[in-house]
Amino acid sequence: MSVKFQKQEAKKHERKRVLYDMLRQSLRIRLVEEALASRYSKQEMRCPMHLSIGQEATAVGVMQGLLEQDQVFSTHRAHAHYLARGGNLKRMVAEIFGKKTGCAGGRGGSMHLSDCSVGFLASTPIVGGSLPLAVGTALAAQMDKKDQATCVFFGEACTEEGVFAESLNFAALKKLPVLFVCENNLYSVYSPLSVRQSKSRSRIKIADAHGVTSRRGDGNDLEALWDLSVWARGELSEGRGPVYLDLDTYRWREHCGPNYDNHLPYRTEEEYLHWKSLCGIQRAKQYLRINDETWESWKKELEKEMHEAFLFAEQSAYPERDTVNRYVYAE
Ligand SMILES: Cc1ncc(C[n+]2csc(CCOP(=O)(O)OP(=O)(O)O)c2C)c(N)n1
Ligand SMILES: [Mg+2]
Repeated sequence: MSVKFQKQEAKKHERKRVLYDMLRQSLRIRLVEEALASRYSKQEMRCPMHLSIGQEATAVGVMQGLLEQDQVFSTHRAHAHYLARGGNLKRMVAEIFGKKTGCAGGRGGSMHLSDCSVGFLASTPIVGGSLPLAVGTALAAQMDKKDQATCVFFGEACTEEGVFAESLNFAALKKLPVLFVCENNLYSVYSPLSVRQSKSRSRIKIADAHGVTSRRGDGNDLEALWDLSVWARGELSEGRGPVYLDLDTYRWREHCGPNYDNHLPYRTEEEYLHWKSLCGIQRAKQYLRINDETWESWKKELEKEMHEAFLFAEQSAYPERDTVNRYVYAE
């Protein structure tokens, strides 16, 4: 066996190992959200909850290319981003339960996850609200001459707002290391793209026209997303300015809440089944030839971890009543 061949084999092996890990992470996110959904009606979680079931691959794939020192911002649909970034599961569940041990002290709930220890600065439910925060964070890093990128996730509806253009423009002007990640799941609540954006409107071209390098990607292909994010992070390191990714994906459940809503007339069962057949988790499972035994053992381990996280959340205390006004303004 030649040295070159051995090196190639080692590289392939290493790639597979990373993909295994990415698949396991995606499965973990799916199971966590399914567990949240199945317990939501118990009324222990009293905040609105937007699930990413069906969209896990975009979070895991993009995060794979980021570096430890990078900063991440998210939206109302934040669980997958938080977990894929290495956020603590117990603290996330406790946050959704409104408990003191939550990652935002129980004051934010599902839509305001935040954990500086893993570079997950904030998620905000104001559509478009995270964009200028990310651009400002990148500007600060540039002024401090830090090798730090900022990644911001948002839905395609955000690209209809003025703040999208302003953020792209400023980031391009200052050549800021921002990775803009648009998760295009075709809907804004009940409104399809067809009633919101002209058919001839191209988000990629809009980003390009602002001077932002842009690429479209398959949001259900873990391996391709990994390559895309490594490429994008490389661009940011080279100081070539921001990158925009537009990823095709689909949320399987209702916009807000634990249920399926395919009986509502805003989208069809056929469309849902089509996207379900493209599931990033199933595709990676087949590609990596994960057998049923391994799959079941992963599920068992993950279910144990989840059980412990829910127990932690249930047994944690609520924040003290007399601290309710704290953290509203800088102290
Ligand atoms: C500025 C603003 N307008 C409206 C809303 C209400 N709202 C919450 S989520 C949402 C849909 C956003 O769609 P998209 O950005 O595509 O993200 P998705 O929910 O599809 O992940 C809307 C309109 C809001 N939170 N903020
Ligand atoms: Mg959307």
